[in-house]
Amino acid sequence: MSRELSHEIDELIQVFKAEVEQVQSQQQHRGLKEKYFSRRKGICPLLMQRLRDIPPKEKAEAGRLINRFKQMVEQSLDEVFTRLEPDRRKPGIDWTLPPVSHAPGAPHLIERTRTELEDIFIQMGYEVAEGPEMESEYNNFTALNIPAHHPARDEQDTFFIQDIDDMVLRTHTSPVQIRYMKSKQPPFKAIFPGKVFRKDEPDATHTPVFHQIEGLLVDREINFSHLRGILEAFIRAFFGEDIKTRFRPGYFPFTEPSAEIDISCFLCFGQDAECRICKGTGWLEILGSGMVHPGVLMNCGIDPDLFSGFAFGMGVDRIALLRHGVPDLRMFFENDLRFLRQFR
Ligand code: 2U9
Repeated sequence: MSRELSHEIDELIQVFKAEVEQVQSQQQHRGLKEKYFSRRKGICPLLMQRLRDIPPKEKAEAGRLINRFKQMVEQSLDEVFTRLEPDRRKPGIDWTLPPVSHAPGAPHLIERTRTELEDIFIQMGYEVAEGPEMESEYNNFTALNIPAHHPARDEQDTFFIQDIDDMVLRTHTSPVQIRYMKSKQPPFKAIFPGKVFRKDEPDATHTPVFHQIEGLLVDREINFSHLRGILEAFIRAFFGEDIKTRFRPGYFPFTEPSAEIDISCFLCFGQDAECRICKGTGWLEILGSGMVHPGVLMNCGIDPDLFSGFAFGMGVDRIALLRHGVPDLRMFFENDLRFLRQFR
């Protein structure tokens, strides 16, 4: 067995040497590295897997052969990479020259809206916490009570990471709350802004990348009236004192009970049957919310008999769109300066 393997590795060495000699660009280097080390299909990981089937007496020798091969490949690839890297110390660029001047920029409307929303919660004593955009399926779904066969987990709705099992682009910022709660004991209150990703076909009201702000407060004896008080205070601060609110029953797997929150239309106050933002209904849906499900608290090591909390979520892009009467969400991402300059 070992002899067969040793023969095979000799051949692999010849092939690799021929391949590595051909590498001329960082792209080719990446390709070769992938071929030998990609987690699922790389030659080295596959060789390591075969160790399992080798009889115990021959295992140590086989392991040594594979490791030596792996180290040789790794070292050669590193050497080639150093050779390809441009040498920043080379003469040619005078780093002491004054910078080229640029036209003054301004924060994008989505960025500005996010900051404005954040500031209201910061004034109420909330912390701002962020997390990674690539998440485990556990943090994005399982810990949030979203069961294995829930439609949100479908490949049609979620971007799965190729070659890394069980990793997704987060579909909401809720996994950041999971990380946050696991690392702390209550009381706490925080908001969680960030980019999220869903496999939606772009149209006037959907883009595959959008922005959310979610919030969470956990303490002893928190009930629905706290949720209502905080969110009404937030709505008054952001949309104005005379805006009315309407709470409707809703459903989310991670909150129970859950509520959708509408505000009265700030453009027509329900007076225009053809209003371009409320479509004549007089109401605009702007927030989802609810009491954090006890199972979700438990998943994060918080005792639901001692603590309770509320959570909420909103789409930053949707709020910016409603507030400024933008007709199509895609306009935020096209980067047409004639559009963007209106919001400086
Ligand atoms: C944990 C527990 C509870 C976050 C929540 C919503 C309701 C919600 C939507 C608003 C518009 C998403 O951007 S949107 O499409 N969000 O309606 N989000 S409650 O609840 C949580 C989150 C994390 C651990």
